[in-house]
Amino acid sequence: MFSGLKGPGESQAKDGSSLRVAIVHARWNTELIEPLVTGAINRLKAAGVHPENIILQSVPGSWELPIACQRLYAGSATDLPALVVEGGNDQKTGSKGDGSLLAVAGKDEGSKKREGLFDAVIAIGVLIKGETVHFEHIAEVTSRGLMRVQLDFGVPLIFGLLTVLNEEQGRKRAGLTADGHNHGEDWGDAAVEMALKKKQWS
Ligand code: DLZ
Repeated sequence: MFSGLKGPGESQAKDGSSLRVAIVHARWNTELIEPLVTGAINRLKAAGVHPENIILQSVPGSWELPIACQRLYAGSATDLPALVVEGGNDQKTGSKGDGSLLAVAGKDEGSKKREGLFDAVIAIGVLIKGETVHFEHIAEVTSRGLMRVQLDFGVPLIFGLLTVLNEEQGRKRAGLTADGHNHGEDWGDAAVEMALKKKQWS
């Protein structure tokens, strides 16, 4: 039943075909953000979440993640960009390959009217420690803010905030090194599992 010292064990993300999931990501440290977002999207799609039900939003930095997630649950925006669908079933992640990850946000293509709440939101950011205590401040309040939004709205908010001491640690956790693992994949699985469990528990 349980396996591995670290990690969530075998995925319990079974059938996500009924789910609507938002991914909100910071644009700081985009080189690391991009594979993390892509990893999450890949796992959502593997669980059957329809691309048009994967909504992408970006914010400048991790500090902005809590307000963005809160507005997604509580706001009244009706025209949020979904995953871009290009060339039939060849679903793209929205990456333009030029560092402007999810440049899709704010464009019309793939937009879909929002209907009700999301079943889960994944908040993704990468904080890399610098020379000052700035990192500690942002990490602390962003984490608290995300938990607060999750409990206030009673909807799973997956914690995709990496707080790393250096870029190399980030690269490992974004699956960019030989011994690394893409944590975004775990976040995608967690979103599906928790969204389904939340429906059961409601
Ligand atoms: C300012 C800042 C710094 C120094 N470092 C990061 C970082 O490593 N990761 C991140 O996501 N954001 C960083 N930011 C930006 C803040 O999160 C925020 O966007 C700005 O302070 C504007 O509110």
